Order: sequence, then C-alpha cells, then structure tokens
Amino acid sequence: MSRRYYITTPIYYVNSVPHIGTALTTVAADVNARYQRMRGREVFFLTGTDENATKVAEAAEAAGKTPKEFVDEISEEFKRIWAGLNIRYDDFIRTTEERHIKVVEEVWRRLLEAGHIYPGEYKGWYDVTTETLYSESELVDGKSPDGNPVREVSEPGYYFRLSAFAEPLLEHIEKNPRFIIPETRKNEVVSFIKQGLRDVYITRENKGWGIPVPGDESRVIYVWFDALINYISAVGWPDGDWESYWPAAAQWMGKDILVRFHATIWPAMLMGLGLPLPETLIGHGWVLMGDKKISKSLGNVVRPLELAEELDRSAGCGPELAVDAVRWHMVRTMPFENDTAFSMEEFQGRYNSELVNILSNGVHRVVSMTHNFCSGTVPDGALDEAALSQVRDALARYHAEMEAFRFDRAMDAAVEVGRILNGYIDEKKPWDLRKQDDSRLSDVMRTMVWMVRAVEAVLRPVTPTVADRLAALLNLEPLAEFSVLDGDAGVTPGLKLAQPQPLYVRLSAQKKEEGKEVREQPTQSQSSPADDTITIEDFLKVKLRIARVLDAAPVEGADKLMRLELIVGDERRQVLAGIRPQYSPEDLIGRQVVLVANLAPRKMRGYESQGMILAADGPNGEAILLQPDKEAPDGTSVH
Ligand code: ME8
Repeated sequence: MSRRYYITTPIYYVNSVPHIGTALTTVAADVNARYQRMRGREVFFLTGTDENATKVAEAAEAAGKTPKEFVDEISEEFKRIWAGLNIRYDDFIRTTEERHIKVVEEVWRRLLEAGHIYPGEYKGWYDVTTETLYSESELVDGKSPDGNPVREVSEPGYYFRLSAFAEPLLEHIEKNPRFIIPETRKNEVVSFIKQGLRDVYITRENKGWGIPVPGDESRVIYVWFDALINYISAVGWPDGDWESYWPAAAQWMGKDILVRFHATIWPAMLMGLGLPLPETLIGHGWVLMGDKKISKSLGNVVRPLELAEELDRSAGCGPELAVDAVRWHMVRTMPFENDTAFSMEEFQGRYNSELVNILSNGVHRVVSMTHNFCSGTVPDGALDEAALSQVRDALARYHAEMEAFRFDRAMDAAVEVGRILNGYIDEKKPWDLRKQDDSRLSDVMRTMVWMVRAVEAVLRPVTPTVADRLAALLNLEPLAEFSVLDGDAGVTPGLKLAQPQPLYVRLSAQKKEEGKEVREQPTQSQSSPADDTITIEDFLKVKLRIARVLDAAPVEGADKLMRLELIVGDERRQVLAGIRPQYSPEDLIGRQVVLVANLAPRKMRGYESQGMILAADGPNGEAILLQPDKEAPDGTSVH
C-alpha cells in the first residue's frame, strides 16, 4: 500500500457545536486535503469528536440527558455542520467508539509495561474548562493561568513519565525544522520544555464516564491522554496497514493545545511506544471577536453556517456559493502566527473586492465574450505563451505557499491569477480585435479561457462549489490535478462553453446594512396627480418579466441600437434597445433585465423588436438599465 498523506484536526469536545474558530481548523485541514489530492497524493483526512471529558458529562447533565444521548446528538450536529461547510473528511472518529477504546487500552498496557506509566498520589488543581491540571504554584489568584475556575484534587492514580522525554524531544525539534510551525510557536515549545517537564497525572476518579484504566476500574484515563490516541486508533494501530498512514503529514490545531499537549505529551507517548513522530504540527492563531478569542465559554460565537445564510439573504448567491464565500474569508484571513479579529465589514468587503470584482467578473467577461464573439466556442487559436508564463509564475508562488501551509498567502496568488486575467482582457481588448477582424482574436480568446481554467484550479481547494461552477461553464470535467495546467487543461479549439451565468453579484451598500429597514424617500410629484393616475388594473395590463441577456450585438448602421437576445422563462425574445453608447455587449451578456413582455412587436432597422427593456434616464439622457436587486428566476413576473 502506498504512503498516504495523513491530515488530522483536533477532535472537538462535544459540549457545544462548532463556531467560526473551531471551523477554521477544520476548513484549513480540508483545504490542505483538497490541495494535496490535486497534487495527486493519496490523502487520508481525519476529524472527530472528543467525548470522554468530564465537561461533556457535565454539559449532558445540564441538558437533562444521559452522556451517551448527549454525545450522540452533538457528534451528529458536528457532522451536519461539517457537511454544510463542504468538509470532505475520510473518517470521523468518536472516542466512545469501541475501535478507539481498545487501542487506548493497548497503549496503556504497553506504556505501563515499559515503565512509562507508574502509580502515584495526585494533589493539585483541575481546570474543567480546558481539562487541564495545575499545581498550586501555577495558579494565578486562585484561578488557572487562563482565568478559569479550578477545583482541588487529591487522590491516588497513575502518572506518565513525561520528564524522561525532555531531551529526546528537544533533539527531535532541533533536527526537524518542519516539526512545529509557525516558528514563534516552536520557540514557545522549546522554552516550555527547557523550563523542565514534570510527569503528568493521567487518571481521574471513575464517576461513570470515560475509559476505565485496564485492571483498575476505580480510575478512568485522563481525557487528553485518551484523546490524543485517536490519531493512531483511527488508522487501526497496531494492526492492519497503519504504517501506510502513520506518521501523519500534517496535524492541525489552534495554538491553545499545541505546547502542553500536541508538542510535548503526544510525541512523548509516541516515543514511549516506539512510534515515529508526525511530520508537522501546525498551531495556528486564534480568531478573535474584538480583542477576545471566539470561544464557546465566552459565548461570543459567530457560527459559520449562519454567516453563510446571512450572505445568501443579502447577495442572493444561493447557499452553496455563500458557504464558499465563508470558506474563502476564513482562509484568506487565517490567523497563522498572529490572531485575527473577525469583522463583518471585512467579510463583505473581501466578498465584493475579491470574489465579485476580480474573480467572478473576470470569468464572466470571458464566458460572455466567447459567446458574443465566437458563438460560445473556443476558437482555433494558439495559447499565448507570454501570458501563460505570467500565470505559471503566480501558480509557482501559490504552490510554494500551499506546501508551507500558508493558505492565506497562497490565496494572494489565487487573486493574482484573477488580476492577470482581467489585465489581459483590458490589454488585448478583444472587442477591438473583433471589430477590426483581427486574426489574433482567436489566440486571445483561447488564452482567456485557459486562464479561467487556471482560476478554477487555484480556487478549487478553498471554494470547491465555485470551482465546479467554473468547470460547468467551461463544459469541462472538474479539474482533478494541477498538472493538467502544464498543458492546455482541456481548453481545446471547438470546446463549446455553457451560457454565461454570473457567480457572485455585488453587495450594495444598502444590502450590506443588515436588517436595516430601507425607507422609501417621498417622491416629488412633477405634475398634479389627478391627470396622471391610473388604476391598478391599468398598471397590471403591462406584463413585466425578468429576462436574461443571452447575446448582444450592435445593430449595423445605428449608433444607439443594440440587438439583444433574451431568455424569458422558456421563451426567447429579440429586443432592440437604445443603450449602445452606455453598454458594450460584454457588459450585457449574462445580466438580468426587466422586460415589458406584452408590447406589440415593432420592426426597427430590419429587425423585429419583441418587447422593451426598462432603463432609467440618466442626468444627460443616458440609459441606466434596471436590474433586479438579486438574481431572480428567468421569466419571473414583476409587479
Ligand atoms: O481542545 N480561533 O477541543 P475543543 C481559532 N478536545 N481556533 C479555535 C478557536 C478560535 N477562536 N476556538 C477553537 C479540544 N478553536 C480537545 C482537542 S485533540 C486530541 C483534543 C479550534 O473543542 C482550535 O483548533 O476545545 C482549538 O485547538 C480547537 O478548536 C479546540 O477545540
């Protein structure tokens, strides 16, 4: 069996459901997994839930449920939320599962036998919020160093001989520069170990919840000791083909659980078992709300799916694209070394400036122009190598940052690909080439479509639905591996593109005002109402419908007229409109307009105009097209 690229997230406590902070780690791991799959690696991505904690039992009691009922429900809720966020894990482990418990017991037996676990008395303080033990001297004003309440513990139990592993751990960290990232956190780990590692107390009194100590039913195994083992129990250690998974390539977590747990106890346990250590532990920073960590115990949570719903409501992009926008924001603003504060303004701002202006619009321009200038078909042109090499430079930066787990910076390179595309369009001006019947149009058009394929590729790990929509617009299979961009990536002459469909539309300042009532300004009537008023019946005689522009072309010999082909529900209409000075075909193709659908047809310049589209008169008499506030189904009636 070939070596897998094994990725893990922490397994989350099931005392509450995920928020944007918890989701960040899982989204980052998912991006890591999707990216590596596209590098052609066989990936195994694990997440799960940590169910044996004292605080889980306490949360269950508070909810009036048995711990079992409670953990079953919440772990399902985690799965539901991960599915909603399009997280594609390969396995979900729960620490109450038999497959996990039997491995924990085996680890215990081996470490006990090797003398790394020994019995002893414990006296100290326990922070239930973080499930951490502290000695008297570590307390600050009678609380844990994080400010959580602590309770006194004095009991017999078992210790793990962590102190014996300080030297080998320091040596391993020294020799493996990629073992702990980012660098600042590695330094924290090193100074923590150098301060001296004490043996860890790894049992609790058995109160009916947790994994009992093999051979001593009066104790249960400390939840952290049990939880860390999930990373090997999920791959079936010590049986089967666990060696094709372990050691993990990337173990993701927040900085809060790196130093004391994943970078000390965990590798020491592995050394005690004679197992190799993970290749990289990534301890990212926190998502803050104001200046505080978003956390379930502080109650200042932002839930990722609610954020997506809100965006869908205001931008009308549909739930799946809204989820992609949330994923985009999380990765783009990902705290790596430092913490980052979540801000709604920034979320909406990036949505408009990156997803709409650069990426969506660039793609939309290309697809529209392909329809407008080349009947929707990729022409028989040559790919412009100079332009491709610009994109390939950005791709090289993208890959370097992705491999270094700096997904936030990799997305700079992704945006750069969008910028290159837009810059290319502006520079080459395909509309002029077409006007001049310039044969270079074919090269430019094919190159632009190739660039859309490159945009699809770089976005795919972070915004998989957007990427699927782009592939569908190109009428190609979703791009499975980056290596296809070494060639034409399927953008061959004759490829017929789908009809243009904008992905994301701009959030206007008004739409950004969440829930704020928009009151109509009283209109100043120009003339006496009595002369002009019509009854509602009169008004309803006018059939107004939402239509989409399928094609647009200037009418020969008429400076102002544009001929539009519209789709109105199931019907196609041809309409002539005097909007040519203000709108070019590529501004129009794909957009929605309001059509007067029951106007008698009229011949103009040899064409029949089958209706009229609505526009406001600008201050200088120019046409300003009306457009629905958000996408409405084509053909919808307007009142
Ligand atoms: O610690 N910003 O589970 P947990 C960024 N069960 N990341 C955050 C965050 C924030 N504001 N809040 C939470 C546990 N996280 C243990 C793990 S693993 C063997 C056992 C993320 O439910 C971050 O990854 O408290 C953090 O490490 C994790 O959620 C803690 O999840």
